[in-house]
Amino acid sequence: MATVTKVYKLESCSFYMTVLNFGKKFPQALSQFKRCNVLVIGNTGVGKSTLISSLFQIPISNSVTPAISDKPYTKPGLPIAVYDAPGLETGKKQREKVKQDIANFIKQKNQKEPEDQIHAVWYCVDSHVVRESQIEQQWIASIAKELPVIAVITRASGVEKDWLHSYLESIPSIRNVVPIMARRETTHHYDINSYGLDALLDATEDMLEEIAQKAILNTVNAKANLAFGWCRDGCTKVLASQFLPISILKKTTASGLQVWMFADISKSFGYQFERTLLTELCAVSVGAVGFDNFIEEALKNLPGIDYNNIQTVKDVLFHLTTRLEHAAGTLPFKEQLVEMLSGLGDCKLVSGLPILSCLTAITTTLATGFLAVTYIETMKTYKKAEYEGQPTPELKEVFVEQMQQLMGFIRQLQGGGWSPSFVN
Ligand SMILES: Nc1nc2c(ncn2[C@@H]2O[C@H](COP(=O)(O)OP(=O)(O)OP(=O)(O)O)[C@@H](O)[C@H]2O)c(=O)[nH]1
Ligand SMILES: [Mg+2]
Repeated sequence: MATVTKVYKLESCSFYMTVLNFGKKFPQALSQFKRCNVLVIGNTGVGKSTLISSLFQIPISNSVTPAISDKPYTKPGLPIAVYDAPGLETGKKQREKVKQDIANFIKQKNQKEPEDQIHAVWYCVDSHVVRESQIEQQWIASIAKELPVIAVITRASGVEKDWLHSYLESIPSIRNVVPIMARRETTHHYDINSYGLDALLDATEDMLEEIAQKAILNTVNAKANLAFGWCRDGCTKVLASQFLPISILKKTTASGLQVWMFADISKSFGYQFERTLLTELCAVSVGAVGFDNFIEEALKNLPGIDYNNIQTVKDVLFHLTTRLEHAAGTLPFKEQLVEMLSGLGDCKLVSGLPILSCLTAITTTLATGFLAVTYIETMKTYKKAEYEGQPTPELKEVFVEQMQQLMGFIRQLQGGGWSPSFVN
């Protein structure tokens, strides 16, 4: 396309420098997530594709963009990549569909590795927009919860009304406002060369450190969520195993399942799990008496539970989950744990049984769940350090630290006063 080549001739020298230097201000951040992926959104016809075409000096069809690009636009050697998106049209149905597609796209991408996520959004608004209500404040606010949003005023000739810039700046979810002219524009009133792309890159570059942090957290959390699925699965199986008829089978099956679960959790984070580690981790955590006993004591000491009267598993677990839900302090996966425990309480196998008749089964299951959560937290810390290029911490040390926090939390569930004598 001849016009596109022309655009480049019109761009200032400083723009080339900005493109070539992108990321150099924050080399460490960039090494953590390799390149910055931007998604360009806005109403139809505002100039999203034209912006990308000028930025990368590539021809892009002038017609309506039909779908979010599969692959981002890139240029060899440049640590920035841009995804083009279809614009919002006037029809309500199409608008909603595009918004939904974009939300799904971001969600799906942001569970991937840091370099494959969407890191920032350029929200394009045509400088000729006439009403504030045409600016999608709510939509932008919902996107800004996940990603930094820069507003780009397109085809900004400078002769238009100046309310737009300050209005966009006043929107809290918009981090920066950059006017641009992506391609030279000549009308009866003006003849404006392209400008502003360097400022847009600068504004994006300024967020790189924050972007890197966020991308790493996203990935680590996505892996942790996946791992929690294994924990849920493991606990249900462990509970079922406790009703096997032969007592020796209960123990071996439960420990086999635990190893399996830990191995799956490790795999979710891309690590291999060594069988011996589990025993070691359990041993270092609570000393000689063991984590199972700690949990059993905690269960027995829940305020409001009267072990002299018949209390069913369902009642006790219900009580535990309510306390867990309302407990102060932080417990990783609190909501998910609450849901999981109430699921276990509803499990037909045990729900109506008196708790005392299957206290061991329940404590083994709970201990499995809490151990898994601790291990997931350990893996998160470990993985985060790895992504950040920090020296990876000693696995056991992190585990013990996490375990201590967890035990503090569980102790708190029993109300004040009680403290099990066997915990160091
Ligand atoms: N001269 C000039 N024309 C522009 C500029 N930005 C957009 N246009 C023109 O506006 C029209 C629409 O631009 P596009 O880039 O296709 O708009 P879009 O936002 O990608 O539109 P959709 O794909 O439908 O969402 C095209 O004819 C462009 O040539 C600009 O900075 N300068
Ligand atoms: Mg387009």
